[in-house]
Amino acid sequence: WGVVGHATIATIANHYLTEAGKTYVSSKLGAGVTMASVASWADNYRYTTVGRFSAPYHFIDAEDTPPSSCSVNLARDCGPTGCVVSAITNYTQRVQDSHLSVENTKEAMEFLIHFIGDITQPLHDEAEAVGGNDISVTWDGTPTNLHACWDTQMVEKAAGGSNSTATLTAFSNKLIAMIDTGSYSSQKAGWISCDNVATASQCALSWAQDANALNCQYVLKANETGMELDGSYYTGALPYIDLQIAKGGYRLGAWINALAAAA
Ligand code: DCM
Ligand code: DCM
Ligand code: DCM
Ligand code: ZN
Ligand code: ZN
Repeated sequence: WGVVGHATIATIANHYLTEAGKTYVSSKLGAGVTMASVASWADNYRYTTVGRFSAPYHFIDAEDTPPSSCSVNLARDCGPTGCVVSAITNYTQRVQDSHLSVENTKEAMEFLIHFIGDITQPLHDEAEAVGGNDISVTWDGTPTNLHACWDTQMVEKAAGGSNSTATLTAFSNKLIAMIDTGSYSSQKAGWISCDNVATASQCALSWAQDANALNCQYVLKANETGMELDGSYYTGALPYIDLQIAKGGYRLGAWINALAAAA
């Protein structure tokens, strides 16, 4: 996801924190540092020389055959340099490691906030066409690619604008209402059915499989090469964008509450 997606996920997560969860976040990030403000740090870090090691942690290249067959297999798909599933496992352990420096602990928290977001983006759980980066499309006439539209253009349209306090508040409040009393209220328990921080790899794999399935259901179903996406493709994608951002936020909140409860 782009900046709006990650900041919305962090804002939703923050809404669902227990008192212990809030205290846990401040103890890791520092007093007064919001989750939304650090949610995209990992995307800047991966382009730096010292942060290059973390570039593979943003995705898992599932070597499946969408749209006919979708699957994620950790042994097959998480390479020797790591993937989003192993990264969530590693940083769930590191954020709980009392021997780490304050700075490394903060980094572990920032990585978790980011990767529990990225794993709900269907194309971050897909090898096909480098997660859709190699599928050329247009957005409102401008050449771009399928992955970028899912990360940014479609999310900004769903949110009603680019990154601003007003946009984040409106979009996160809309999704929180759907979680609390709307169409997600009956399914949200399933989103956090895996919530044991001691089995992080199992949970993260199930989250990757959940998002990857959408590549067969919708994301890669239409042979999108050359397509203008700001039209019926966007309209069909919108329910999935709302769902995946809401899910990421609700899960991240529950994961942090579980970390706080285990501390
Ligand atoms: N490191 C890592 N994975 C871990 C723990 C540490 O890759 N689970 C790396 C991060 C640093 C180095 O090892 O590059 C030393 O880390 P630290 O200073 O936290 O011991
Ligand atoms: N790091 C990590 N996991 C890794 C590699 C690095 O958490 N697999 C983090 C630990 C440090 C930072 O990257 O906070 C840089 O580590 P170092 O300076 O020891 O290489
Ligand atoms: N990406 C992905 N799968 C890959 C490679 C990249 O999901 N195999 C993601 C990471 C970024 C976007 O695609 O969100 C663009 O990556 P990059 O800047 O590395 O080209
Ligand atoms: Zn992306
Ligand atoms: Zn990312």
